Amino acid sequence: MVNINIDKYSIEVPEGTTIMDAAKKCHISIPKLCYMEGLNEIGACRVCVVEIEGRERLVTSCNNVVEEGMVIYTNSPKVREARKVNVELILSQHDSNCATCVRSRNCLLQTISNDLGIIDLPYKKKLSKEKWTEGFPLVRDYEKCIKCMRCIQVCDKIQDLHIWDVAGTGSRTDVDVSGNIRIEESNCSLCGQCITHCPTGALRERDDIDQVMQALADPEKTVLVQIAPAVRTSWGEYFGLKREQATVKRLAAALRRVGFDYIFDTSFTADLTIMEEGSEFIKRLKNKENEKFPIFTSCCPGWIRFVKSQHPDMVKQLSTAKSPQQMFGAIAKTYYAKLLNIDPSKIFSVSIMPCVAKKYEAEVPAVNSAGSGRDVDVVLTTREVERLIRSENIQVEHLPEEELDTPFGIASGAAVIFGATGGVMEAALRSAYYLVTGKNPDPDAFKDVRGMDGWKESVFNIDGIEIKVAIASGLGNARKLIEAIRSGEVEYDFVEIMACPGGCAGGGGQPICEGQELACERSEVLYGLDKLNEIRFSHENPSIIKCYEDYLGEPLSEKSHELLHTDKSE
Ligand code: HC0
Ligand code: SF4
Repeated sequence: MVNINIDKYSIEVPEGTTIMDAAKKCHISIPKLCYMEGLNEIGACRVCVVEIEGRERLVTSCNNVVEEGMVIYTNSPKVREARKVNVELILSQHDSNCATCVRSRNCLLQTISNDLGIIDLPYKKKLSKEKWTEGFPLVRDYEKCIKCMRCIQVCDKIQDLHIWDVAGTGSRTDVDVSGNIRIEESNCSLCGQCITHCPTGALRERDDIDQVMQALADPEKTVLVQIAPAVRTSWGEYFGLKREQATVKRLAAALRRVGFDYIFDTSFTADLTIMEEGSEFIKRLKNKENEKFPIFTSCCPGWIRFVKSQHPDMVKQLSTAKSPQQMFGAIAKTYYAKLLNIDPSKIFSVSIMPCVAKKYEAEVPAVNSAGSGRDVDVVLTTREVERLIRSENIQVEHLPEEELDTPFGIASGAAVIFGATGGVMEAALRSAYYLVTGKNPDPDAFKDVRGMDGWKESVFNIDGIEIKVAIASGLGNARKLIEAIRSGEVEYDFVEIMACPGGCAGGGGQPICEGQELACERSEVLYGLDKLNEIRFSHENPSIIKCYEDYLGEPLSEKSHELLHTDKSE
């Protein structure tokens, strides 16, 4: 143990403790900008500097450890002055048009500048490159990048994709796409984890709100919206609502006031995905000698982009089932247009997703099959929806809860857990059991697949058939899992992969809460909703049963194939 003194508190801490962690133990919070625990402890921003008695130079507290007898000042006049100058220098390279920045009010640089009382920019701004404003779903603004390296570290250490790198040297140092190529040409999965870990507005999603507003203002259009499972866990975070207040029904009320005609649930088509994907899996399992295993889930477009670029020979092992988002789009512009008796071209279909890659998915020609333009016209992230609701001056805390519309506002608990890592697998196993045995299992029989571990595996026995499953979230874990399959180290029948750590609950389009990884907490909301739902099985959703009776026939029917399946190699 080491005895030290911080801001007049004497404390004993284990050897090797950083000054920042030691301060935390005394409830002293040292400001920091580039720091991310365990990932980025490089002292690049020099905002976390502290003074040590007897030493001339200030030291960064995130990557210097305590020494016996050290007397530390975290906020002395010398520290405050240095911190201020360091932030002013960062601002000298930064586009400080906060009023028009997407991260205004949720920008760490803005908060720190305000907290330090910086009200003027004494150093001249030297801006280098053009803004990145092409139509790609991931947008980078070079003028807002502060070279903290967080995006590089998340992409390298968590996602193992290495899209970002340091370019140039000295004062020309920049963060850019590795290999000096455009982002569109890179193997970016569009998981959006670089966005959720950027402390400023240098990285963000393409903003598609205007297209939605135009459709809402068009009297010719019937505008419907689907809400993804994981959005109900997080949409209230920016509004300061408690999780129990920020329900999907309160979000439905807000969206109705924005002007949407019909409010539906992506979880409805998550049930449909289970019917199709579960039936496909059982069919392939029965034909095991002619099929290549494992079968992989196919609903995460970040994972699809990853597998296509990193392991193209495995694309054939993906389930042919489209994602719930795209199934919804296809059903909306066919079956629902029929129910409403309107021309499908008059339907404008919007989805709200915790995801950036879903914007890309909606544009892929192979998953657009309803025949009237795009099946999903616009994808908004959870963050865009927050901005949309704010722009309409809706006070969400005063709204009542309102029901979603029928028939696609009805979903099982199995569908809602899609938003958590392991949820798709658990939902599929619940219905696979029924398909094989004709009986329902205990709805919680497969709960072994829950939890935040990046790579989980289980074996289940369904009526004498042994099914080996695995689940990975985060692309670094996905890479490890695939390499183990290739080397023969492991063998599975069915594998679920989600690109974002923790699954969609931790998605790249979710609210950004500095320094907090909320996937686990958000997933608990989904498991709570599943438990409360009277319908725990996809095959018992009455709207699904009716949709098959009235329109699709049965799972894997010709109509289902036409609308709900696709060859992922396209
Ligand atoms: Fe997900 Fe989905 S669970 S990928 O994370 O399957 O985005 O929430 O909407 O499509 O349902 C995202 C979340 C979805 C889809 C569903 C799946
Ligand atoms: Fe999108 Fe979910 Fe996949 Fe992340 S895990 S890329 S949020 S679908």
